[in-house]
Amino acid sequence: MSEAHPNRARAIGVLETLRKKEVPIRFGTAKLNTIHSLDTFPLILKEVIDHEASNIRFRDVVTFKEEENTKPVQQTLFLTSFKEFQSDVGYAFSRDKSLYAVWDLQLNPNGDLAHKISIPDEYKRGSIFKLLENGKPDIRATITPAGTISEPHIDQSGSGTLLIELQGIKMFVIWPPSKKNLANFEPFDGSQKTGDLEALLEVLEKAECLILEQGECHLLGPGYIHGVLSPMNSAVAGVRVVRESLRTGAREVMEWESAFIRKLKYGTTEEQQIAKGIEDQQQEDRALWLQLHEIVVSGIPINETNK
Ligand SMILES: O=C(O)CCC(=O)C(=O)O
Repeated sequence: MSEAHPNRARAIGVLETLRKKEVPIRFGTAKLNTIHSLDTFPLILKEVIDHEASNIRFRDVVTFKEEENTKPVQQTLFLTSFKEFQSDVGYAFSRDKSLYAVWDLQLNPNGDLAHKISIPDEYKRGSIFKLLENGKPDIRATITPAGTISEPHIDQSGSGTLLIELQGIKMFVIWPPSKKNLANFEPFDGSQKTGDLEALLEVLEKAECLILEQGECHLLGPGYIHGVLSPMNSAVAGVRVVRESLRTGAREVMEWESAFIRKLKYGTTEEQQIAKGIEDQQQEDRALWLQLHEIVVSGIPINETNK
């Protein structure tokens, strides 16, 4: 019998809490137009990883093999194992539960996967997506083997994230950025420690459980706090987006975050660096809002500009 996944007890505990608290369940709202063509996913993962091979963060997640193997071998192992993992079996292969999870990888804008993701019209209309210099959407993917638990965090305060499930199923526990939630979340912001999910389930209000299956999308509003459970090998893409319906939320959460940044600036060197990172994100979000404004003023239909 295979060893139980180290997160098994945690995941069961979280599900039990969600049930006891009668947390409502919701599902993805639209199907990715091109979902049938995502069957070549293992190949596409290779593309993602090749693109990121020089990225320090990627090297960090595979350090367990660095002692023994060269980098190309590590990458092959990662890909092979992702393809073949089945639930608990995966754990036998890794030393630590999260070694194979890769967060927030930029997709190769000229690669197969980026081409295959055609965002459904209902999300395109009226939206400005964050683009790369070459004018293609900046799509990030998070790849997680079965049993991964991503602790609660906020993606960014000034824009939403269009989530697109690329493979498997993910269960997002999401909380709206109400004043009370943001105040209670503040001590956890940037922490992402094991156990934060359980702790925040006790202190935050109005949790919802969002289940995304392959090909489904959901627009996560600015500042939405979310933690994620992957019951199977899964991957989700995220694209930063602004649109009129997100404006009020973005403004409120950015105000909260700006006050938070001011406090961090008086903190340790690490906190000051975090503050700088958040400020850069805010700057990028402001640029998106400016773009939306300019387009509205120019009278060009927005979906003509952001394919
Ligand atoms: O898939 C995960 O485990 C985390 C994904 C996530 O939270 C995100 O993309 O912001």
